[in-house]
Amino acid sequence: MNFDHRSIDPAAQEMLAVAQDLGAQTTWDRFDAMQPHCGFGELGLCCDICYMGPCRIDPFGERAQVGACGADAHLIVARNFARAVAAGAAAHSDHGREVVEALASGFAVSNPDKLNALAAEYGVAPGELAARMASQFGLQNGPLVPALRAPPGQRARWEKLGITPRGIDREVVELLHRTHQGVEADPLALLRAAMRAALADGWGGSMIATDVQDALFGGPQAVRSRANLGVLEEKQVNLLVHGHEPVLSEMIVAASRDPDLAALARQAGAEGINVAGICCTANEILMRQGMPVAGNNLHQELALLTGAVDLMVVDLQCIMPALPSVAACFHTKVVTTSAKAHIPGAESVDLDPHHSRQTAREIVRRAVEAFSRRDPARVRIPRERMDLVAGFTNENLPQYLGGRFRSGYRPAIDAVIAGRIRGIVGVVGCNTPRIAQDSHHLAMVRALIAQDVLVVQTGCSAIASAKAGLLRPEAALEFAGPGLREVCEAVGIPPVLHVGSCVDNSRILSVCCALVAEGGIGEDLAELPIAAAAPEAMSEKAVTIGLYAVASGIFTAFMPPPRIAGSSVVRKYLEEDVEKETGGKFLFANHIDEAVNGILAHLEAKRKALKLAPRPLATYVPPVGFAALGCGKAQDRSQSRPPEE
Ligand code: NFS
Repeated sequence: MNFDHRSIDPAAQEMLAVAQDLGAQTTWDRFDAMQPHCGFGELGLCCDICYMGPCRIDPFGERAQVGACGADAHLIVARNFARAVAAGAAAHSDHGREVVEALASGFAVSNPDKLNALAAEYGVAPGELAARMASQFGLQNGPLVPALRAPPGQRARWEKLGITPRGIDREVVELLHRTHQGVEADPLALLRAAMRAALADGWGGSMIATDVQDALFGGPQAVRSRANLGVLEEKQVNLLVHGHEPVLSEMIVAASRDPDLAALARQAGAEGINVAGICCTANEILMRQGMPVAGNNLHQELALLTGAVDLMVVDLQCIMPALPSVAACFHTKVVTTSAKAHIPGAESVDLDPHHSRQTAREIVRRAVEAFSRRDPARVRIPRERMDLVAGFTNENLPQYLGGRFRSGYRPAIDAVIAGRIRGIVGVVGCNTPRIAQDSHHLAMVRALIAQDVLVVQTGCSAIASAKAGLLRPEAALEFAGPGLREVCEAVGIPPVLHVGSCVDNSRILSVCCALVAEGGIGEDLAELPIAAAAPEAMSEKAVTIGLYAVASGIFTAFMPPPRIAGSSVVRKYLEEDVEKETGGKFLFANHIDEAVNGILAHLEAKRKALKLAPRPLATYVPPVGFAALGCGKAQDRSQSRPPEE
């Protein structure tokens, strides 16, 4: 079978063939078994929030136009969308809460400067910071402290609209309350409430998570590493960390370097202990420790199919419940560690932040034990592994962008004004079996850098670029337009900057704030020549991120579209009318070219409004080879049934 329609990554294709040989089921098989998707559900027109239903609205206008309570298509779509936003905000923000609790529990702080700076910002002594941060979650009134970082113009828009974010718990609870049967019946009021909850994530829960993690584990610096399944080592114990919170994974990295555990591994016949990551945990330990990345979201099962993973330890979010059944084809152990996320078929270890080092050592020991049961004859590790540079943040970018002599954002702003950089775009988000893995990320990132757009990335999108070599400084020579190439060459950075995990999208907001503060390319986030994109979105967190970007004044291309097509009112508000209120808006594109062209046109419009030099589009020639797959052969499965195989 040809797997081009499932993934454009050759390593993924190799493992999909292994899955087929073994008869092992992957997410793509389960996705195909779901076809055809429920048409009402796809349009957002199915309502199951009360027990008079489930109700569904006939999109052709022939049968029911309202649910049993009288809710019409627009209200049903808005309620479903708002509930997704509440769940996404809750997930990110609960992650933030857990790292605040780790700080409160006395976890060692490796970056006291960051801790002191945060304490000063929150107006408390360093010892009181954790309690003050924890209070942000339940803050009943008044703005969140980190939301005060937003430029005055943006905050004024929020005030006028009544969406200045309060405590995170309050916003999520209020949004869920208003979506309950028989409460908020105005779809637009619901969408504004959803923006408020999303802002409490972006400028609250996520921002707090990033801040505390940088205080606890250190602020990242530029670091070299490698990505893709080829980072697995045939002769070493392979321990994969997967999920989101770095509290345990940082400890596992440290434990894997303990001499007694290394000796244990040697006794078991291994040459060492190799810790690598999947999803955002990968990004966390990459950014701070330079640990290798085994893959993004759709690699989680494929990594197990190599037969070379001895143990996969997971915490929460984006973890497929199917992992133990894939692991059961081999000797691989799956271990869960969160009291909030148990998986039948996996072993469970309680993570107590007071004893996380001992827990980490126990997990490494179990990985070594599992290694001794590995069958070398069944190991098949794809060769693909790619060099990368990661570790950029809003705090260290002035130094990297400005070079040794002009540290600050001024050189980057000058490059934007002169047109060497057309604009700055954050490309973020997941993988989904609806779209050939990585095809949209790579097509978009390559097209943008070829047009002199500086790209910043997080999450699984950053990992897609890493695997394809776009995070190497050399990528500027190979793929970037002449202006961006000149900038990258002058200071030695890649044209695509990896700024972390998905909660670290807060770093992108902070970069935008710094650009406004520096002056010269807009006095509000909405005036900057910037945009955001989630080209292979899958999770509710991605919907929330997209919405807080829009609420923060940022043009955001989002694919596949969330389930809003059933309401012309919701779609028009999110794609058009919201711009008058927040300065940002969505583009729900059906084709990747539409998303890229929409972003480029938006950047050009912003440049024109700022009276910056116009930048005619260069002719974009997609590169050949593996690279060409990213722009050519890959299919968009979001709108159609998969081809018969
Ligand atoms: Ni983000 Fe990170 Fe990946 Fe999507 Fe999941 S790992 S928090 S949600 S799938 S980018």
